Amino acid sequence: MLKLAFGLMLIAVCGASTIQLLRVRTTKTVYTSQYTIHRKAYNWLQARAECIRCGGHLVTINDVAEHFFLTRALQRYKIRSAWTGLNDRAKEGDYRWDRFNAVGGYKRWCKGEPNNLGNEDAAELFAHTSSCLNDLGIHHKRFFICEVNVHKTLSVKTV
Ligand SMILES: [Ca+2]
Ligand SMILES: [Ca+2]
Repeated sequence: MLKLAFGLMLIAVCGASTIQLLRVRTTKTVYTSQYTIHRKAYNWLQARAECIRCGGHLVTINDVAEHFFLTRALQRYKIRSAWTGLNDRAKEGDYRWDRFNAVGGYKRWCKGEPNNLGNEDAAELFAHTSSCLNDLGIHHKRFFICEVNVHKTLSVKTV
């Protein structure tokens, strides 16, 4: 009973001011990601901690489809920009996704970015028409996108 109450509380806390998104991709694998857009302005470290607390991580953008899926979601809710997991905190200019410290992914930088202006070490996703990434000082407060990889299976057999 206590456990159930705690579980419900956790959902309520992580669900407050968030938008839930579910995206299913079926290519070679069936791969489902769940996203939450948090409509609370946090600095990057706070946002990172909040995603982890809610069982996920700051979003990793793997490809162009995911980039625009997220852009459209931000636009739908009139959110100008949001933190992603992309950062170069460990080594200037070496941009990695927070989850697994992964290289690669899809980095659609805005024109002239990343410019590290005054030391900018994490990337926000701008949802304006050109839809792109900007490096920004991590102390700035932004809404943020968490991702939970819910499900991954081998390819669906087709006949
Ligand atoms: Ca930087
Ligand atoms: Ca910048």
